[in-house]
Amino acid sequence: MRLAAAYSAGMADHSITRYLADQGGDADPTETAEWRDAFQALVATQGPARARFILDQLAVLARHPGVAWSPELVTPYVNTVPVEKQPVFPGDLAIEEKLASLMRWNALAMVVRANTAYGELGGHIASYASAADLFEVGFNHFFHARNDKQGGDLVFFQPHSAPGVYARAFLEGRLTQEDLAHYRQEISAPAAGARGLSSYPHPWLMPDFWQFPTGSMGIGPISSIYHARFMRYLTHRNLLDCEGAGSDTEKRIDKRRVWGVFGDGEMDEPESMSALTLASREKLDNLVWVVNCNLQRLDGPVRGNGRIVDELEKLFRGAGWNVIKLLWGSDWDGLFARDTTNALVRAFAHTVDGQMQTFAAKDGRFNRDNFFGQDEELARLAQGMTDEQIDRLKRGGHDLVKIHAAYDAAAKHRGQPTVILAHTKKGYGMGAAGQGRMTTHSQKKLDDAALLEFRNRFNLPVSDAQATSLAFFKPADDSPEMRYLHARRDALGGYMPRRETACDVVPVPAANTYAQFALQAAGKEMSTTMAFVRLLGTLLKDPQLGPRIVPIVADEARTFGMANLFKQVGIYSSAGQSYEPEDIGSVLSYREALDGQILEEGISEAGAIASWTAAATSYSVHGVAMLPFYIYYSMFGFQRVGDAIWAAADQRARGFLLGATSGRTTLGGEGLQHQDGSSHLVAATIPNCKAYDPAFAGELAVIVDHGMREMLVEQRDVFYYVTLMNENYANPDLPEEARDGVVRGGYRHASFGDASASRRVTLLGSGAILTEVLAAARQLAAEGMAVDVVSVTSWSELAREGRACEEQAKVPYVTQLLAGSGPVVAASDYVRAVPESIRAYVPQGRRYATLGTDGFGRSDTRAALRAFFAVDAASIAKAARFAGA
Ligand SMILES: Cc1ncc(C[n+]2csc(CCOP(=O)(O)OP(=O)(O)O)c2C)c(N)n1
Repeated sequence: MRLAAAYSAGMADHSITRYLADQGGDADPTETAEWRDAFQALVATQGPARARFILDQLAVLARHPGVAWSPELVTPYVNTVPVEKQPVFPGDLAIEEKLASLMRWNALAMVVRANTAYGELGGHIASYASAADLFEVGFNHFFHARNDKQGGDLVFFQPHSAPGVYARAFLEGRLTQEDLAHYRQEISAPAAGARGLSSYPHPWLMPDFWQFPTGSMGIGPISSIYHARFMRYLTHRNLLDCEGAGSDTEKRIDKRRVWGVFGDGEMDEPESMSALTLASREKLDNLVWVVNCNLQRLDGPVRGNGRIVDELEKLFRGAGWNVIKLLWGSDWDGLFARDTTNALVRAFAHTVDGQMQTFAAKDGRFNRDNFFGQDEELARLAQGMTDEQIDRLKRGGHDLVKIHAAYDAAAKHRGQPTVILAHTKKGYGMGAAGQGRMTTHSQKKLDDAALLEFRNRFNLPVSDAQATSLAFFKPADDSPEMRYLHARRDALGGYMPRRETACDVVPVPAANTYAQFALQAAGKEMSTTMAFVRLLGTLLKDPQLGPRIVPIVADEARTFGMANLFKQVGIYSSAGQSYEPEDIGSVLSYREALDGQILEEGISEAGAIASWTAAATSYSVHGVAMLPFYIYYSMFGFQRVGDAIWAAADQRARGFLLGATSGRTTLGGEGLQHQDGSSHLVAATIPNCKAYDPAFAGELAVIVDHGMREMLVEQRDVFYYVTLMNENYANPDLPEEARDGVVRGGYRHASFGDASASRRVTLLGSGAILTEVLAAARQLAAEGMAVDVVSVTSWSELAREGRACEEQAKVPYVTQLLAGSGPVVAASDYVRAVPESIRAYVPQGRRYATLGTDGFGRSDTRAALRAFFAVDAASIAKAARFAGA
């Protein structure tokens, strides 16, 4: 169907690119030309503002249902910043190009050397080859470092481009040649007097270097959004000014920003895209993403049969972002200027990414024949250009001037986050060995010919022998390039990435002052969730600690009985509260405020954990120690966002995760998807996570108190995972002498029966199942046994200490705790593997039986569920008898 006919039939495809591709479908070109001329005259005589106004008026008419027109979100495949709006490049182009070439070379040499020596080490060349210029313009002109005078920018680097960041740090004198030679060899490096360089950005492994772990795709993007939002939170709560002093435009350009360079393939991760609307809703103009659109991912094209740039443009624009397309380099400017009939844009509209990749992989001759050879108009444009010139036509993401123009526009943009869609070639400059090849992502080796070709391609000042022996190259300290490199970083505040650790000590009040209700509960009935909420409410009132607390919820505050905090400390809202809440008169009123303290993330566990990570690393990223408490349904933590928690651990997060409504039988009615029997198993695998499953309010208070001291006062890089239950039962006083055991993972809670009885048993239990253990103890005591009950507060801490003691040939704490005779029976509301984790440390000669909740959860009463999973008092007593008690 011709386009005009399609329009009249009301079936129009509004795509501009389609329109351009199908211009022949115009039923009345004369009439069309009149409309076009009229519009151009309007722009010329009245100016663009008036033209926009008229278009808005027409758009109102066009949206009439009978016409059913709406503007499409995709614009033609050209640069967003027009040539005439490009600022003058403020640097020395020749030197910057030379430096970029050196970075490329050293990065490549690092990966190829490692793999020549040890083929198993892996690494990537092609990704940084495509991203080098995007990084370099940032390093030379935009990425501010933190120092005494400024907070600095946060920069998220594409993980598999890490070699490029190391290559730069080498030229800056922050890493040595030996260090580069130990890329991905962290264990063997120290013996050679070098520091090993981690595969990807890992703060855990390089704690003075990397800030943000990005190696698991998707986590970097979402994390950058929540870091940007958290900076606003710090500003609005008057804890730290991240917006920059003064209100004049020039000053505000220097405000702190979050920059992220991500892959176009990475945008397919659900996490990458899931918080886009949060960023625009919050008007995060302190956030700039650069999506490196090299059109390829690992296996092949990101969108072989479509265009990823178009797709991302639509998505981001629809989500309310400012989109800047950075598609073509300066040498295309002349071609576009001569292209009066839009032949190029039409040709691009036909060219899907799979084809664009082929053009990237082939030489100038091929491109002349197959791209410019498509029609006469295109062929005419390429006339006068040599094949070599055609081959060297740059994509926008490889042109420093164009990149600078895009970054500059992004930095000046107000009121929206910006995404720069940067068109690049994967494996840029790797020639036949890799540029645009399907297999380029995993290319780790280059033969001599390819190395020499690369050397020539980038005019590197290395001899044949140096090139083929993969010698690292660093210009003399007093060379113009090196002076320039240092001067640029100096102007931007110093070198980066650099991770800081210095932060203030936040005093923690004595537990007796705020947790008496829990420590001396005197039999009061409450759930550990209630106890936690009460603790939190009191801590929030502490003049020094209170303001540093960040309560985080994912739409479940009411479930956990926290609604009173809405009124007490308010819900953070960058817009304040522009409506009168329905429940305004209530003490539980839903109060939103600019300086509100609670981060209410809505139903996004991925967002909430990203928020938690931003707060939990504020001590390092901002030098302001914050203490986040993120409380959620425990099943939707490690199981749902475990990878994000792993990344937070890598980032050395400090804070509390509260897995509420936990346990497979304690949350009776919710069934299979909600009942958590495994989070403690996963938590135990994270080295800096201390996981607790307290049974009583007093235990919880001791754990929270100890955690706060470890994190805020001793400043240790640990975080706490504490499970909370919604079962109400009587809470005993916690004896002073039990506190140490609570922290270590368990203590002798009670003894039953005749202490001199010959039939003996020790029962272990954690969390709500301790109540079943106590009931079983009474039954067994009534049968004439001597029963000891140990309250296990942390299986994983007991096991961890056990392992450490074994290595040092010491007797583990848990072994001492279980000294005695008769069998030991352990029960928990988690899978059996959790209590099994301490088996190796049970004293020799004592039989050890474990009860847990393996299998799918289901709905019923607590009693029915506990009987079903055999973790109720009767089953525990039975197991004790069976074990020989
Ligand atoms: C969650 C996750 N899945 C898969 C990978 C493996 N992986 C690493 S890089 C990569 C391809 C990345 O492609 P893209 O984002 O387009 O970046 P490019 O290297 O092309 O610049 C893949 C699949 C990963 N690191 N993380």
